[in-house]
Amino acid sequence: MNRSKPKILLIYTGGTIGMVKDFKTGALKTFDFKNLLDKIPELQLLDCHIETESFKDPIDSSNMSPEYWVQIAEIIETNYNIFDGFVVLHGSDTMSYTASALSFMLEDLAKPIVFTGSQLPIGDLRTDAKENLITAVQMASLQENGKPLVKEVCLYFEYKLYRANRTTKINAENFKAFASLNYPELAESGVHLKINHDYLLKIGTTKPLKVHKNLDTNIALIKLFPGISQTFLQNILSTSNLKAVILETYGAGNCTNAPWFIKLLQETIKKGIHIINVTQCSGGSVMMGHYETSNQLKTIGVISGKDITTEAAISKLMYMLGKNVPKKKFKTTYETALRGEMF
Ligand code: ASN
Repeated sequence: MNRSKPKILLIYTGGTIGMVKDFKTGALKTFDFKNLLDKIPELQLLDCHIETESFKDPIDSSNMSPEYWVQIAEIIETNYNIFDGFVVLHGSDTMSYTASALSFMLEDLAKPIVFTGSQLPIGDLRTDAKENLITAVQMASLQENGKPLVKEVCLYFEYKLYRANRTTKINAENFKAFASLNYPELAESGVHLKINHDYLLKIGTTKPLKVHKNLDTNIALIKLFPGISQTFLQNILSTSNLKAVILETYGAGNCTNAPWFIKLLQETIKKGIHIINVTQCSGGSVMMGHYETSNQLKTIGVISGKDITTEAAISKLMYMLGKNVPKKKFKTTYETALRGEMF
């Protein structure tokens, strides 16, 4: 083995990239990872040394859960000092959730973790899997003075490398399945790989990697809609053990200012349940107080999710609750960028 070549660990969790059609039902199902590598001999031509590790039973990412996030984090933790970079093959449906979660779980990360997958299986003639996989490995292999260039959790899809916790799946049909509307891409693949150095996360520490595995799922996600009823909201907000709620509001963080609604939120906050305001828009930011319809939210102590994605908002919440961030510090900590997930 050539010692100077970067060592990359390819972690296969499942997803369309490694699926085949079931002859009887016509539905796509997961298959053995070893076949996946046979299908891409080009991987051996790359200027890096690749090893692989796979979930025992690969899954469609719609079956993802925090238990699997911990499994991925543990594979990275065990192999962290042996490899220079990691590529995680994952279904596209919940890739932004998993990759966002990993960004919070891996504190003081100093190596690249690149998530990728595909819209068509690797064996399909028109597949997007090969380009995604090959370039994701190249992105994870990038080095500067013998050290990894990228030191954060990213997502590579259809020629673009994004900060993972800024992404959202926007299309179930197009090869361009992801977007990062509130943060520019970290790199772009064309004739050359163009790296946007200024946008990469800079880490100021040389602390060892710390893996947080305690995630608290006692949360709720509520998307507002015109006509949302008091009974429905009351029922959700009285869920036993509920610790925090993400409220997907309109536009720049606006909601109805009907007295029953504001009163209900106020009572919920008084009970010690955190409420986070995240916009339903894919781009832009919450600006509480900008309109009259968000001013009261600010007054009653609703937390601003600023320009965070819902995917990142969820895992940031599970991570912070799991870490037992004290109630007094919760609002300021949530409103602070921990991994470049908000401005
Ligand atoms: N259902 C698949 C998954 O998320 C979709 C895909 O990978 N394109 O596992």
